Amino acid sequence: MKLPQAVRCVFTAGLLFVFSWLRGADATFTPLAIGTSGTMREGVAIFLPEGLDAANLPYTPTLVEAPAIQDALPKDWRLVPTFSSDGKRCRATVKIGADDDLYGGGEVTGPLRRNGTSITLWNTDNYIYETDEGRRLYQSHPWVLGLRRDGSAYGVIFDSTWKAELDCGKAITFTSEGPAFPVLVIDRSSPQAVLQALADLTGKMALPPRWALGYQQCRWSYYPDTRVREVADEFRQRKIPCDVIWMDIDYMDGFRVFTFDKIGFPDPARLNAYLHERGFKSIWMIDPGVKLDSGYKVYADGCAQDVWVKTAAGQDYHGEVWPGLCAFPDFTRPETRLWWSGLYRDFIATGIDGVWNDMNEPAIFNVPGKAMPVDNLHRGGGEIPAGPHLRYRNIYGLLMTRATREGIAAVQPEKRPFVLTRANFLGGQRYAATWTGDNSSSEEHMKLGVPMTLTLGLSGQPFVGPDLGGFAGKATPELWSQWIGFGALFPFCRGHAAKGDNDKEPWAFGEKVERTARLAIERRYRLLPYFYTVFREASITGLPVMRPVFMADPADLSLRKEESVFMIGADLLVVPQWSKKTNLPKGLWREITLVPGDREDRDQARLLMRAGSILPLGRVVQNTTENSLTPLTLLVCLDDAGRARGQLYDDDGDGFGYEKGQYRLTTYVAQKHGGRIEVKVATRSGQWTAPLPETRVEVVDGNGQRKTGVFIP
Ligand code: NBV
Repeated sequence: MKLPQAVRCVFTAGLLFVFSWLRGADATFTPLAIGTSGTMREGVAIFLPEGLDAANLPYTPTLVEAPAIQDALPKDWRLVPTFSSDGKRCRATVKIGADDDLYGGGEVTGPLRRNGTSITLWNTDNYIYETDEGRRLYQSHPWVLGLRRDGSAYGVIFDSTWKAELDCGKAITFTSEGPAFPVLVIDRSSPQAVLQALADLTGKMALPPRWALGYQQCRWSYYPDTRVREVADEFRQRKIPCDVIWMDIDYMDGFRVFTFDKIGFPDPARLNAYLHERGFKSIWMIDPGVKLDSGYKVYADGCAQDVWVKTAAGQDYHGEVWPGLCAFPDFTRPETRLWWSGLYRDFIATGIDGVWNDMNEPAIFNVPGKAMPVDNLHRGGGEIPAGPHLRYRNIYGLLMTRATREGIAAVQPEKRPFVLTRANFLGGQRYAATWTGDNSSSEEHMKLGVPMTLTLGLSGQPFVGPDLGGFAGKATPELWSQWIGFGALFPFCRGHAAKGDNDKEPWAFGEKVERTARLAIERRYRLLPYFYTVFREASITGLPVMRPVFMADPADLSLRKEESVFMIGADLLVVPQWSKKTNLPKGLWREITLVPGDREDRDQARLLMRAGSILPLGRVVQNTTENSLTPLTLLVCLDDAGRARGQLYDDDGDGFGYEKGQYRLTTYVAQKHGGRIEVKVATRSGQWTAPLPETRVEVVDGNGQRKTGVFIP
C-alpha cells in the first residue's frame, strides 16, 4: 500500500524524533570549559569558552564597545553559563531558579512570560506570523531577561549573529549554528536596572523628532499622489490629528528603489511641499532588492562598484522580489554602506522626512524559507570579516538601517533622522524604530500587539508598535474601533492596510467609529508632552516607553503574566476595554479623562494615573507643528501624604540643539496645604530660551477631576 506523501512525512519525522529522543538529543554536544571570565562593570560579567580570545572576539554589532574585563568574577556570582559544542554548532546554557520568570527574546509571538517557549533566531518575512507558528519573525534578539521572586533580575546576552535556537525551559539554552561566542550576564536589583545595563552595553535609541510621536497614516499603497493629498485633506477637514503620511512601494517606478513612478508620482517634491504646508511629514519606503536592469542607474552603479552579495561560487546572487529579479547590497562591506548612504542624497532632497526599510530580512520570493542560500557570501571589510549568509542574515536589516540612517544624516545634518525597519537585531534601536510586521485584522492579533511590543521594549527597543487595525484582511468597524481605542497609545502609532483590503482610515468605518478614533487620537495628542518626556528618558536610560505592569512592582508575582494592560512611562496605566480579570499594580491609581466624552466612549481604554505623580498635558492640536503647550496643563494626583511629582522635557522638537543644552527639563512638585494644592517648580535644567508656557493645574482625586490647584511660578 502506498501512503500519501503527507502521511509519510509525518511518519518519518515522528521516527526521527523518537530516535533522537532515545539517543538523547544532546549526545553529540561535548562540554567546553570556560576559558575567560570576569566582570566588565558592576553587575555585568562576561564568559568566554575555551579557545575564544578576549582580545580578538568574533564581530557582532551588538555591543557599542568591545567588551573589556575589569575584575575577577566575584566569588558569589550566581549565573555562570556552561558551554558545549558538537564541532560545528556551539551551545551556551544558563541554569535558572525554578521560580524565575523569563522575558525578552525580541520580536516574538506568544506570551509575554517566555518560560516554556522556544524560538528560532533567523530573520524571516512572516506574513501574519503563520510560518513555523510564529516561532521566527523579522528580527532576532539573542537576549533573555529573568526575574526572581524577590524582584531582583538578570539578563543574558548570547553575543552571536549566526542562526540560532533560543530555548527558555528549565534553563536558558542558546544553540548557535556557528562557532563559539561570548555570553554576557547582567545581575542587578531590578528589571529596570538590568534594562539600563542592557542599554549601556547595546546602545540607546536616539531622541526622535517630536513629529514621529504623532499619529501616522499608511496604506499599501496610496496611489497616485492625488490620493495622498485627499487622505491628508480628509484628516484636516475632519479634524483628526495626524503628523505623517506614508508612501508604500507603488510610488516607485516598477519597484525600482530610489525612483518615482512617472504617472502616479511625477513630482514628489511638490507632493512633499503640499504635505508640509498642511503640517504633515512624509515617509517613503526603500527595500533592499535592486532590480536587474542595465538601464537603471542604481543597478548599473551597484554593478560598477561591485556592491552585491555573492553566491558561494563568487557570482552576484540574484533573487526575486517585487521588481522581479534583484541583486542585494552586501551591507557588511563599508564601501556598500557608503554607496547606499549616498543614494539618499537626491531622494531626501525632494523633501522626504523619513525612510521605511521593508523586506530587509532580506525576503526573497519563490525560494524555500523566503531566504537566499545560507552559503551565500558576504565579503565584509573593516571590522567585519567575510562570512556566509548563515552568519550575517540576522544583521542584514541592522546594517542596512545603519547605512540608511547615516545617509539621511549626511544630507540633513541639522535634523534628527527617522528610519523605520522591519528586520533588525539586538542593538538595532541605535538606528531605527520598528513595527511588528504583517499582522492580521483579527482579535487575536489585536491583543497580541501588547505582549509583542512589550517584549521588544524589554529587549532594548523602545520605539515600537503594531499596524493599528491590522495589516492583512478585512477589519470590521467593531474591531478597528476597539483597536484604535487603546492602540493610539503605542509608542509607534500608525494605522496601515494591505493592498486589496478595505480602507482603514479613521473615517472609513462610519461616523461612530470616526468619533471613537478622533477621541483616541486626541487623547494621544494631549499626552504628547508626557510621551516626549518618556521618550527622552528612554533615549538616556534605555528604559522602555511602554512597560509591562510588573515593572511598577517587580516583587508582586501576580503581575508577572499580565499582558493586556501596559504602562506608558512609570505614571500612566492603559487598560484596554477588552482586558478582563486585569492584574493592576498595588497602590492607588486614579482614572482620568483627557478629552470631553472619552470616558463615555465604550472603546476607549481606561487611563489610570499613579497617585503621587504629575502628568504634563498639552492641548489637542492637529499636528506637532502647532505648539500644544498653550497652555500646559499639569494633571496632579496626590499620594496619601498629599504630595505629587512629575517632569516635563521640552526642546525644539527636532535638530540637535538639545545636545548643547537647548532644552528644558522641569521637575514639578505638588503639595496640599489645607484645602489648597500648590504646584511649584522644584528643579529646572537646560538653557533653552523659549518662553515658559502658561501653566494650569488640574487635580484628580476621589471627587473627579477639577481645576482646583494653583501653579506658583
Ligand atoms: O510594501 C508592501 C508591504 C507593506 O505594506 C508591509 O507593511 C510590509 O510588511 N510589504 C510588507 C510587502 C508585501 C507584504 C505582503
